[in-house]
Amino acid sequence: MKETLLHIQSEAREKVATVQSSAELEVLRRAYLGRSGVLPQILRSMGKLPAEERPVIGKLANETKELIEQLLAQRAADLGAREQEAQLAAERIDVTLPGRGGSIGKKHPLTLVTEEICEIFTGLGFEVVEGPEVETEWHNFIALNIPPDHPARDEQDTFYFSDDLLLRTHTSPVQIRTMESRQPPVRIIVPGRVYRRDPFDATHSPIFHQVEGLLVDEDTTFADLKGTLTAFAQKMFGAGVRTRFRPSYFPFTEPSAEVDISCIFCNGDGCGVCKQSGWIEILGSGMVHPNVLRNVGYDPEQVQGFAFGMGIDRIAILKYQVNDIRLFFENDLRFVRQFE
Ligand code: 2U9
Repeated sequence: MKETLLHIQSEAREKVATVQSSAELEVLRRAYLGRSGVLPQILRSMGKLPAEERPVIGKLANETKELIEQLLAQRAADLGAREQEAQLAAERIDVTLPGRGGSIGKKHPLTLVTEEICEIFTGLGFEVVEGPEVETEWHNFIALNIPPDHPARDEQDTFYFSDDLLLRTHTSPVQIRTMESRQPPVRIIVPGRVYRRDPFDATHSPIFHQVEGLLVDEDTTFADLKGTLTAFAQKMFGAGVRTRFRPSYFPFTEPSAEVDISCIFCNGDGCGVCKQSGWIEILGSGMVHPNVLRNVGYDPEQVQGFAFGMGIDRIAILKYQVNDIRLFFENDLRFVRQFE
């Protein structure tokens, strides 16, 4: 028995010393000291020894147990320190490495132009108002003096959900809704997405964007329209820009005018962009038709209004020299990132 215990001691020394991880060490601890381990078994069998041998062997057995506990504790401390070091080395972070960098988003060119236009009109006393894209016949057509058989219905070929529900073909229904819910004076600017059954090619899109404006007040004249839109054109395109008002026709305005600016590329001398004319068309406008005022419960003898509309996509194409409207809808980052 004595030899067995001494052998256990030397074997334990050797095994503990060669163990390479805390997990392996735990396996050893169980083999020696666990409930059915070598030493508890020996201690339990002490009763079978002759009485005179018991004190000596018992002492040696206890010393062996203590020795193994000591060896395990020492090795556990060594391995723990080593493992922590290894973990620290593995998780080491090089704080001097360059960062990955966050990419900062940019605003879409159509957003930039819309914001710029709205900001100019806000500065002139207008309020920005938005409204639904799904509209009724009344708000999109009838109230705007466009009856069911009106030729303008063909020009603005419309997406219908039902006889009465459609995708708005302009943002004008928002002006109708605003006038229906307020009394004059009204000074509003209405940006938004509009829909027409158009082809999708370099110069057309079934979805495009407008900003429309409306002012209704007492004693409003065509001179107010001209002054307001000229001030806008000069803030938008440069102080030296000139405006030209050409007679036109819209069902919702009378008289109506198309507004040109002197070409911002050649200062009116004539170039490729203005097709040698010196002028570029930027918006449509007019005095609000008396029928439209009556349709919302206003008295055209008491108040008059002017209104205007412009296509944002067209202005963005002009401003940023874009040659294909479809680029605005593809959201190719190489395109969108170019605008500031
Ligand atoms: C109300 C009364 C009148 C809005 C107007 C235009 C002229 C116009 C076009 C510009 C290019 C549409 O995007 S486009 O195709 N618009 O020429 N829009 S007057 O007149 C209104 C609006 C609302 C109640």
